[in-house]
Amino acid sequence: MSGSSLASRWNLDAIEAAYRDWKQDPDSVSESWRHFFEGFELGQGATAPSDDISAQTGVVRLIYGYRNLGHYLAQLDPLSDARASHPLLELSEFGLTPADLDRSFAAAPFVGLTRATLRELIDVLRQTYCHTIGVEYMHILDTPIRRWLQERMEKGRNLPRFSNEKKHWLLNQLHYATLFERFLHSRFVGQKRFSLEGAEALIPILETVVERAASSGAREIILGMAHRGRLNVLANILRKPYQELFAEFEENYLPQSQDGDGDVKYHLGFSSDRTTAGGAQIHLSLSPNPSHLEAVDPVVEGRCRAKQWLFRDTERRLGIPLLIHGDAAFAGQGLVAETLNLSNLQGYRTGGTIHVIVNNQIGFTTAPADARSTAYCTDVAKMIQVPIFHVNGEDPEAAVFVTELAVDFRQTFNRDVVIDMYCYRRHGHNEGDEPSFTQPLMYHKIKDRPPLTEIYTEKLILEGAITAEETTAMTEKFEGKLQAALEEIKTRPPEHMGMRGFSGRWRGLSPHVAHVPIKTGVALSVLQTVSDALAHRPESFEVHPKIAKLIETRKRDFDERKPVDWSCAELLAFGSLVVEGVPVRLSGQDARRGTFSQRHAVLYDMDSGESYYPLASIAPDQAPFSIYDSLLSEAAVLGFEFGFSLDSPNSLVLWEAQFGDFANGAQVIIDQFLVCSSSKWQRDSGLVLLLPHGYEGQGPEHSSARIERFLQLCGEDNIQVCNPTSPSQYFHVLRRQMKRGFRKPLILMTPKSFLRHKLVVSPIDELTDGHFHEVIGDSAVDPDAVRRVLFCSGKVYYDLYEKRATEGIRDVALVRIEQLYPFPLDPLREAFQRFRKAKEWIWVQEESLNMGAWSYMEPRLRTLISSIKYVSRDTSASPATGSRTIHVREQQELVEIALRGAAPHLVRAFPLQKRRPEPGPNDGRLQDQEQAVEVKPV
Ligand SMILES: Cc1ncc(C[n+]2csc(CCOP(=O)(O)OP(=O)(O)O)c2C)c(N)n1
Ligand SMILES: [Mg+2]
Repeated sequence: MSGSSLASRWNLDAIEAAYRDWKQDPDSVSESWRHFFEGFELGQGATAPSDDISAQTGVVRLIYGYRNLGHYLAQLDPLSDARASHPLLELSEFGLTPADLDRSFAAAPFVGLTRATLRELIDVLRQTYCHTIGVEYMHILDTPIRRWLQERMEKGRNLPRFSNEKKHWLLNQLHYATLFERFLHSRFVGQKRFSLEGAEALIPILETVVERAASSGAREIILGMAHRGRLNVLANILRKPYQELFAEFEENYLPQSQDGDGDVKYHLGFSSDRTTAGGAQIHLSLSPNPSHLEAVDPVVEGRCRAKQWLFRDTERRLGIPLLIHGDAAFAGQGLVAETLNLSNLQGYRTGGTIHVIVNNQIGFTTAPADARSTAYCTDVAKMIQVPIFHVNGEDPEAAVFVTELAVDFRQTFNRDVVIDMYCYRRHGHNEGDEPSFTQPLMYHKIKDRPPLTEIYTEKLILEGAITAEETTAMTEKFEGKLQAALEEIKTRPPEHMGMRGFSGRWRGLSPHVAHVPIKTGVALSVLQTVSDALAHRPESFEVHPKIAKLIETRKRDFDERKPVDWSCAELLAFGSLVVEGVPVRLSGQDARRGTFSQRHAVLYDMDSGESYYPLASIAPDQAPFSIYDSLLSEAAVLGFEFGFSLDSPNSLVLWEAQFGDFANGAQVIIDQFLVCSSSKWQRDSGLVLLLPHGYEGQGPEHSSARIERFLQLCGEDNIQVCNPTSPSQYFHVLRRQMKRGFRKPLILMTPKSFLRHKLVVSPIDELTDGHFHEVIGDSAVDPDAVRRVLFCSGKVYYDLYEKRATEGIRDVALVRIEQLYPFPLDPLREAFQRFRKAKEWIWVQEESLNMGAWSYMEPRLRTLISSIKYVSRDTSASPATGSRTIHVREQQELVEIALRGAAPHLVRAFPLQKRRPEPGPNDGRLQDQEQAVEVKPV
């Protein structure tokens, strides 16, 4: 039994019983008891009346009490006094009295102290656990980790003992932080900068992370942070040239090398290479981020993971994620919990994130009491069993001290660690805000609070560590630098403005979309190799009989050159890419098997449960194939994969939603990163979203991937939205993603029921030859006989196709739009030409009129044909009916009307009686049915 668990189960009766046993026969008790009693007797001169045992036991419990709860008494808040006492830390709680204070006890569990009076012991406990550092770590169940922390904290009583040189360094850091803000304040009056003032210790904390991480072998730190102090961090940690920062503040600032719309200065990213004071090289990269607090967290994790993967950093010590949070955001945003939840998962771990909370005890105007239901803003982090260091940001030495400990902890245990730096916000939320409207008392205190630099300078002068002249010289030197930089930009604006995209791994790729089709067929021999590998498994590896049969059938079908289905085409696409040296990474809920039991990319042995990845075992020189079942999150996982794609442009990275509509749980990532990171930050991504979509009577939530929302987000060739209807189209669009000279996110509507639809198969020669078709015209009809052309996208095509076949209809053509965005203008023009004799042109969608692609397609199709009409489900609040019967009825009507009825037409099984009529999007503009079709030149 370990000492700590022993004590946590302490029970007086048990101790006494064990003590009696030990007295009779020392070997009759466990080793830890034996050590304890030996030490105890030593201390007691071999006399142990039972009240002494009781007092000694109390002393041990007291040590554990302080380890556990000491943080409640720590002096953490610069604005108020610490709690004087805590009921659970009163002497009486441990069966002790003031009369015991001067008695000597064995202090054994406390590291580095064998005997002490109770008074002395309480002193060291308070120094260690209740001074300006409060630490929570006793929730960590792993004994070696607790021991390690105790060793580090108790031996030196958590007291920094810094050399004069280090104190000078620290003061300098604080000067940088303070003077930078003051300079901005005085030179760019009234401009928003989200000042760091009140939280200046953040700069030495971050600088310590950089130094310490670099000296422990790290080569890269990827940072994510919000607005607070970001400019300060850019200048003083990332060393973004002051000239560039100042230029962004200038009235007439125009970013010079910017494509797209850019972003405000306190969201921009930056990266730089630094040589640390210790002489090590380290790359720092601050991720650009949107206003949405904490949204950048998983993105940073994904970026870091990609780098670790590319550098084969299997120990995850070379690259470290560093996330800086606000107190209100850390407690409030669910994404924080989701991101913490990534930290120990095989597919997502990054070897430990260093979290720093700038805990200014306010969020905009909201006080902690309104911002959280927890004692600390960091409580959510306890779920992953990592230490949480609360530190008073007005004790910069303590802040640096815990940071060193935190970095060492991360590098030793590869776990997350949290530094909660208590501080305050000197001004309002931004510089234009008046904080005393809402926090009069707090701001009264803050007004009287001297800046940290002053407090620390005075302390060092009093200690004799520095002279007043030396500090003045420090200040003047730094101010001189800032002034010189400002003067420089007045005469010569800096050359490299904005983010520098398309370098490093992105070199050779273009920011611009090219629309020319690209050949993506694969030699039959390669497909055969992949197919063989899919059927292979280690000897005596017994898969489930149904899976064995599926594999066997798939192989036989391929060998006999039968058409392939959707899942097979997908596996062949992945397999061909990895064989060609393109890594593939797919994650999503239940992605390994596939939600619809369609993929089986991982096989499991029925006896041992062991797994086997056929696509990772095709050839020795192939690229990696990784597939992960994700945690049950959308936002964090999509953010992570987006981040991964940013740093690995030459890998195919895919995220699969369980059902397409769940993507809305990641809407922040879609809206703020996926569709606009290129425009805001010149950062492209080739991420693929697989979103099961299609109306099959499964109810409101399992029908629609909300294609309309993605289409609404399209602009400036930012993303690709495709809805492929055949396995070969899916195969080619996946491969195309990696074969073109640019990377843009690909939003793919993917099937459910037609994973097993008899018509949804492709002959193998469609995989060996050709490319992705943005539009598929109808080769089955005689164009001259066609009177009606139906445009559609996705699954409804098969419903129309089957009905047309059974009815023997020959005058209706079906044109499939396989790529909705970028809009396939040329191929559509060709389709119009082909069917120019037709009389009716109708868009058919199974989605409701206010959903689906119609409102996106209408104005675009209208540029080609002004008389375009629609057939669709009626406008509705929810995407689909909950009744399968109603669904079937609606679907039948939709298909019948589309093929034979009059358009425009809205389908609704049970029209709502009292609804106010709504004008359809093209009511009032409808062409006369008889009017001749007019094909407009574009
Ligand atoms: C998701 C989200 N909700 C709301 C906001 C608006 N907002 C910006 S800063 C802020 C307060 C943040 O407080 P805190 O996290 O403590 O950081 P601080 O500004 O105090 O440093 C709020 C509500 C936002 N940016 N993002
Ligand atoms: Mg705050």
